[in-house]
Formats: sequence, C-alpha cells, structure tokens
Amino acid sequence: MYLENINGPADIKKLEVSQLQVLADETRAALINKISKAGGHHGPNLGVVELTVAFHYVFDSPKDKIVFDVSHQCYPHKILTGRKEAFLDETHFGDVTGYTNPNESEHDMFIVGHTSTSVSLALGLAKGRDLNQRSENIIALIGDGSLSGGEALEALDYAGEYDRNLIIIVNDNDQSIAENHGGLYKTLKKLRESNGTAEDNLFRAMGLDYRYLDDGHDTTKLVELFESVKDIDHPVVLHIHTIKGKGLPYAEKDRESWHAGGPFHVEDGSPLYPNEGGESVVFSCLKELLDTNEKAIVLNAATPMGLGFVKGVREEYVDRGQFIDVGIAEENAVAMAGGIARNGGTAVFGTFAPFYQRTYDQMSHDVCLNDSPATFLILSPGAYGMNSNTHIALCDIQMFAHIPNLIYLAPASNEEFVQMFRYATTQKQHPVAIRVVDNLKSTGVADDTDYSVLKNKIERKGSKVALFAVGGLVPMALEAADKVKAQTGTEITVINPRFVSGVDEDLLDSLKKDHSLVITIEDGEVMGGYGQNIAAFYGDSDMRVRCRGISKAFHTEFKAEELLDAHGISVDKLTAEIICALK
Ligand SMILES: Cc1ncc(C[n+]2csc(CCOP(=O)(O)OP(=O)(O)O)c2C)c(N)n1
Repeated sequence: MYLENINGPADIKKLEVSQLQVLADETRAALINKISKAGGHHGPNLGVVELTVAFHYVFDSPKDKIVFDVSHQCYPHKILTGRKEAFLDETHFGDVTGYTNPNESEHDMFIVGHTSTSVSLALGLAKGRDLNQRSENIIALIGDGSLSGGEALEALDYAGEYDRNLIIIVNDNDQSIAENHGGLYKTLKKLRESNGTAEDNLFRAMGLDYRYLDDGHDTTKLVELFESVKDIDHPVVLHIHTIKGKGLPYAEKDRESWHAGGPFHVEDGSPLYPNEGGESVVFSCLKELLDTNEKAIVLNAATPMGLGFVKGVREEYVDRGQFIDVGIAEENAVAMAGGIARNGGTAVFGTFAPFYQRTYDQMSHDVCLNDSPATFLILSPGAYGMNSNTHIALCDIQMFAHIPNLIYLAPASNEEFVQMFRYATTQKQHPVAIRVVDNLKSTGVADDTDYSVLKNKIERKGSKVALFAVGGLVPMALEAADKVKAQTGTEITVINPRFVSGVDEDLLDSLKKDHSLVITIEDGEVMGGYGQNIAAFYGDSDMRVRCRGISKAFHTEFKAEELLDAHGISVDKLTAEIICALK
C-alpha cells in the first residue's frame, strides 16, 4: 500500500517511476469506493487517474499551479493532495466538494464548475506570475468536450501569441457528456489516428507548440512527457488520449450514462437506487413539437439528457435535422435559435439555468434586440435546482426578466408549462423563455390560458393580504392560505404571476381596494427579483409590500426547503407571518 503514506505531492516523489502504476491502482480503488457509495462524476475521474499521479510526480504543486476545467475530474487530485480520507472513509465523504476549492486546499486554484474556463484562468495566472517575476509552471487541464466552448477557443487564440511558460493538457477521451459535435472533433480524430502527426492540427494552426501521447494510462510515458515540458519557456499543448471510465468495463462501454450519476454496485454497475424514470413534460412537449412541425428544431448545448433526448431517442431527430447539439457552446445555440426564428423556423433551445449565464449578450443583443421569436427553456433554476455554488442559478429572474422584448414565463404546474410551451412555439411576435423549476407538479387540470396577454392568475380571491408566489411556490402559498383560513377565518388572496418579466398593473391596482399588505415569495435571489417590481409599483401608495426571496450570496450545499425556510418561505413561516399581520 503506497496510498496510505501519500499526504501530498512530496510523498509521491519519494516513489520510483515503476511504482506509480500501483499508486494509480490504489487511487482508482479509493475513487471507486466513494463514487460507488455516494455517486459523482464517474467517467471523467476514472479516466485521469494515471495522468494525475504522473502530474504530481513531476510538477511541484502548489508552487506549480494547475487549473482544472470544469474541475469535475479533480477527485484523484484531491486523493493525492491530502484529502484521501474523504474517499476512503464514508464518515468523511462530505468533507470535500465535487469541484476544486481553494478553501479546501492550497493545491486548488479556483472554485469552478462550468466548462471551458481553464485556459483563460491559466493565462491570467501566468500573467500574474510574470508580473511578479517568478518562474513556476502554469498548467491548464481541459477535456476535449470543453474545447468546444468559445471561452476556450478565445484563450487558445491568445495563448498562440503569449510567449512564456504555459502548459495546456488536452485530456482527449473522445467524449463530452454525450458524443462531441463540430468540425473541431474531426481534427482531433485525425490527430489521434495519426499519433499526433496529422498536418491538420488545430493547435499548431493557432501558433502553439504541440506533443501527443496515445496511451494516457501509461504512467511511465506520462512522466516522460511531463518532464519534457516542465519549465518550458513557451506555451505547449499536450494532447493526451485517455479512456473515459477507465477501469470499470461498463463505464468504458457506455461513456454517456457513466459521465455522472448515483451510487452503484461495483460488480455490474447496476444502480443502488434505480430511477423510476418516466417521460418528462419537457420531453413530451418537445417531441410533440418535432413530430407535428417539420420546420421546428430543438437545439441543445451538450446536455441532451436535460431535455430527455437520451441516447437511443435523439438519433431519429438528429437524422431528420431537427435535433442539434452544438457542443458546449451555449452562446452559439442562443444566437442560432434567434437566426432560425428570423428565417422561417421554429427554434427551441434548452439547457440548465446556470449555463445560460454566459449567454446574456446573445439573449439581449442577438435575440431580443431583434425581437426574434425563439423559445428558451431555462431548466432547473432557483433553489430547487442544482445546489453547488458552482451550479446555482438563483438570479435567472434578474437576468432574463429585464431584457426588453423577452417574455419570461414561470409555470406553476406541468399543465401550465404545456400551454406556455404551445404559446411560445406557435406565436411569432417575441422571444419567450420558460422557467422550468424542478419542483413542478401536475394539477390534473388542463390549462387553456391565452398567454399573449400579460395577466396574472388569481388562484384564490380574498382580502387584506395578497400573497404572490412565483411558479413552483404556488402550492406552498395555497397551503399557507388554507391554514390561515382555518386558524383565523380570513380568506387571503393568492396570486400566481405566471409572467415574471412584467407586472399586471390592472390587477395590482385592483388590490388596493381591499388589501393592505402584499407578500411576494420567490425561489431565487430577492434583490432585483420579481417581488421588488411589485414593491416598486406600490411605492407611492399605502400598500405595504414584503418581498421574500433568497439573500445575495453564493449559497452552496443546501437543501431547497431549508434555504427557503431560512428566508421565511415555508408553509409554517408564511402562515405565522400572515396571521400576525392580520391581527
Ligand atoms: C458552461 C457549461 N455547460 C455545460 C456544462 C455541463 N458539462 C459538465 S462536464 C461536460 C462535458 C465535458 O466534457 P470534457 O471536457 O470532454 O470532459 P470529460 O467529462 O469528458 O472528462 C458538460 C457538458 C458545464 N459544466 N458548463
């Protein structure tokens, strides 16, 4: 056992090169111990075990600085840099996050979880080093999939002009989450097939030095490669071919399913907690659209599973030219959707809310300035979405609701989603975004609302207090209203805004007659959110307004209900607040 004596890179350097494969095997075993019990990013980490061992054997972290792209593949790095207990001992699994984090270790440079940022961040570190006249190595580790992001390509472009030490490791496992897309991958394929000698070489074309290693699991060759570029005086790309899921045959075979997931039985890969499955309302709507409108296209940016277009389902639509994966290129997808909408097509783009953040300018300038009637599905925003600070999206309302021309809709149920989707994909007036929270439920009652008119829905008509609940919080508001009625006899008003990109002024005016307090609740940040628009409307009236939402912070590792409750948003807290206000 070598791993038990490894508490940092200095301990790895005490080993002989010939012993590194054993350390890699032990590291992989520690990794499998955790991911099989707790889930995580299986394939990406299994594929970089040898690379990480060799890396820390050669380079001198933390003096030498490595930036992980996405950083979802940092588990072996954590195991080898003093955090192995978090992988070996179940009681310590929670000690580390799934991404790099400087608060956890001096070996981690940045908190990151989005793709395609590593080369830019590394270039910045390199410039900082130069300013301070130091000479450490600066390394970026980026996957082939993440190369398709614009930020990565922009950084490679500048790196081609930069003239000091910078080592860009391209970990090429020929897979994004799903298969890669785009011309870039034809080039990478040619390079893999020619052992790096093909003339068609994207990296050299950008002015970068280039080395290729075909067996990215050979620790000896990896050490040789890293030693050959350590302290190099100019930027170099190390193109290393690895196998995603290496070491678990089922993961190597089905790389898409094993990109990330839950706990599993190591013997055969079967899940510890089988998924109930079932078709999502998003997928049903998209499928119906594509099956009934041959001029409709669904775009996605390397997250096809988010839309329900898993392997085996999407191929038919890809062949028909109706399902397009643009790679991890959200900006391109948004602008393309605008173009399709302007030229006779029906375009829907959908991905997870945090990944829209980088598309602000395309949404605003390319699509909304031109009022192009494309549809955008904003998946998993708000407190019920992903809960790591790298992946939270608590400001989607702030981001989208204020762009002119964009209609931002917040369904409170699956039925409302269906009707909003139909409206969005049949109208030709405006871009429409739909906020698809993870806690949407079915009411069993079909919705036939005409969404071309901005109107809020009065879920319950009462007096004195009006409770505005955004989207998936409507059931909570109704439950609180029931309790208030049961305990005080007073029926309060509950309003489902449905539109979060504007306010229903007639309705707000009408409330002035028999209400003295408005409470707004939303599952995102309160500052600049939906509720503050209501408060602004009532600013010069006698109406009191209390806006409830989440505080401005990069909240992390939270449970949605607890986070909301801590901000006064739960059935009990709302009931108590309203009863108190009614006294
Ligand atoms: C901006 C952004 N879009 C989408 C994602 C979701 N995502 C996480 S990892 C990944 C694929 C990365 O592929 P690659 O760089 O080849 O790394 P691998 O997982 O194969 O090691 C994607 C699409 C993300 N994290 N950030």
